[in-house]
Amino acid sequence: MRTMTIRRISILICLLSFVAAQAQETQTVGNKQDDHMKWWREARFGMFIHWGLYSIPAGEWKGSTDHAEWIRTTAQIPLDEYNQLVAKFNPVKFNAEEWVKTAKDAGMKYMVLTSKHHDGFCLFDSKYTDFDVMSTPFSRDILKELSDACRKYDMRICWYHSIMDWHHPDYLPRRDWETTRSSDSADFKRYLEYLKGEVKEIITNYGDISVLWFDGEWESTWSHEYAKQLYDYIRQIDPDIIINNRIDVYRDGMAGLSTNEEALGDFGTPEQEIPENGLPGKDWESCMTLNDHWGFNKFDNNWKSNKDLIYNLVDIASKGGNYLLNVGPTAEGVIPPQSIERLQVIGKWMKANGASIYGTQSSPFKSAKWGKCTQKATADGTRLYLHIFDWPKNNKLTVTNLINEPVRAFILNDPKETPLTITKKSGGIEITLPAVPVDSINSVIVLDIKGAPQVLDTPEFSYRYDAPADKVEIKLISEVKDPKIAIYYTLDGTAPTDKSSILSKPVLAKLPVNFSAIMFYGGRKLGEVNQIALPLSFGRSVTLTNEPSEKYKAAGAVSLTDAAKGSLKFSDGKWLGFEGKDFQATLDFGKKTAIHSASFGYLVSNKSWIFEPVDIKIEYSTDGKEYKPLLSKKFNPAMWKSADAVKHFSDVFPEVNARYVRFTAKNRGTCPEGHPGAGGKAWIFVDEIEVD
Ligand code: H79
Repeated sequence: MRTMTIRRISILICLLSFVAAQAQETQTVGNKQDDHMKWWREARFGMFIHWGLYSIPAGEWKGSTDHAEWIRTTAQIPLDEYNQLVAKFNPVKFNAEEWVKTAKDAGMKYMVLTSKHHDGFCLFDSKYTDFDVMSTPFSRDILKELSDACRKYDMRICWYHSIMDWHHPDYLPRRDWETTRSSDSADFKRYLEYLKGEVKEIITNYGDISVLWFDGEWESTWSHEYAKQLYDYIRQIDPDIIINNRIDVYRDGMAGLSTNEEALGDFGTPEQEIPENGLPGKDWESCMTLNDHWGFNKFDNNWKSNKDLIYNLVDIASKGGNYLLNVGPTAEGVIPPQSIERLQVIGKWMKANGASIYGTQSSPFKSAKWGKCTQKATADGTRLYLHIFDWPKNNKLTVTNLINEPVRAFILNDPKETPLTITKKSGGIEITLPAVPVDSINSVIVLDIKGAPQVLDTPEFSYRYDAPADKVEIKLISEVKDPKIAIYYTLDGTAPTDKSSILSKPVLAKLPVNFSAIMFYGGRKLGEVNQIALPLSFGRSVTLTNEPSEKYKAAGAVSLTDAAKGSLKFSDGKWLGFEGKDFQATLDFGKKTAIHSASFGYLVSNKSWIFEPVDIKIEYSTDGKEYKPLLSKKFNPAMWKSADAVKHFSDVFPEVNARYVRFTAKNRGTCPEGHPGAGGKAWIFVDEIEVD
């Protein structure tokens, strides 16, 4: 008998319980000195600024054009040559007040400037190095001008300061390609003193500094002990300054959270990503670019749309985080016009809808089909902000899963607060909206309710194939304890009602499965239909001809028929990855079975060297020896420059009786010409074979 793996089940974590005012708790748990985080939690939106010597080459070096703030390393520029940029740094158009006004107009509450990036160049007057702005023709202290301007406009100012330093002689390690920079007399302890000296300068010479944002902490030379020394040193100077978690060594990659109890730092730092489900009990900030680079790159035109940017801001707020959005000014000191245009659109939206972002708490809903939610406690209840990106076609917005008594609803951007009609319906609270959205990107509806939100999550189920019985067992992941809750289900694809079968014990069903369930609360439908469709092949035994790579083997062959499909993230633990090798899997029904369709899932992510197979073949057999063709497809191997995608090859065929179905996907073997990995091994990633 096969059961689903623990990992799979944990993905289906479900709590059929009240998640009352979950967010209110979230915000007060976890940090020792909570008071100093108060302004930061309310601010929600800040500006990141990546600016330095690297802005001069603007992404280009000897013909290659994909560089930015990492250019010294990505283009392997010798130190002497890089140092020549100092004589060229003269941003005559720099105007600190303009920058601050740009941030302010966008609705941002704080600014984080790179006082020093990995290249080691300091944008301020440091007495510890000449590799600073005072050695340039410009010779004006940028930190001074920006912090003065911030104070004038009531904007908080923060510094990004890199721990990694490719310039300082005492910093170790050297880059592997830096063969002429000896490290013989380098002393990392001395570097720590240098770093401390500079940190003291930047937090004492420019008035009140709100955040210290460290980065470049991942090299082997940095340690928790050093982090602690630096941390204690800062705290003794300024007990209230907020410090990010990259001061310490426990960050879990780009996801940005600390993985150790003793990790120092006030907040987690996801980079270029938004956590899927928020991070309950943690303070965090997602930093993201407006295009694809942090520092200015004049070739990068891949600007995010206004809709995506506002969506990200709302998505992050609805999960209880902050959004740190980056600009990369030019060598002249100008924020690119494409950035300004976008910040203005966000600013206009924030001016009308800022109340739904600032000082709000995360959504009480686990997920909602209609959009995103933020909330604030009121004197006698809760104000929910419903963010609608896709206007409902019939102008009726149904808020499901919410038990509370609604009080009133209106459009946030309506100064008269004209009440919208609320109807308590089976299924949820229905709000009648105007015929057209008030905002072309995201209209915010206020819904006031009595008390703290009481949300009843849609029930979730686990399921497994029971081979001896040849049946699937479907059961609730957690028990229903509240007598007001009843769950009804069907097995024939029809919509369940309170006249359908009531769920009181695990359901046994024959494959293929078409299970639908609905929850009633106190005789009223609440929430959405939960559907589980499983193909005839679900849970069947599969054998592999070639083993997948050790690194990407999911739970082995069973992952191919477990109905949990791999996502765009190739490292999600669901994909089987084959390096240079072909994929072949044979599914065994145990006895002759009538089938008429098949599907094969694979990933395309050519930047990660994962390509479409050269061809896919699906065959069947009654004896496991002789195979006859069912479906096949050839791909044009010249067409590999496609966007990342999860793909399915599927088709139907005239019914046959098969005991075995064999899936073969041929690997192209090596990365094609023109690919960065040309000549190296190509990968194919596969997950989920389905037969019906
Ligand atoms: O300043 C911007 C970038 O220049 C900087 N962070 C943002 C805010 C940055 N530096 N490196 N990176 C971004 C990407 C580096 C990723 C890796 Fe690692 C470093 C991969 C392995 C070491 C970080 C630490 C992710 C995994 C471990």
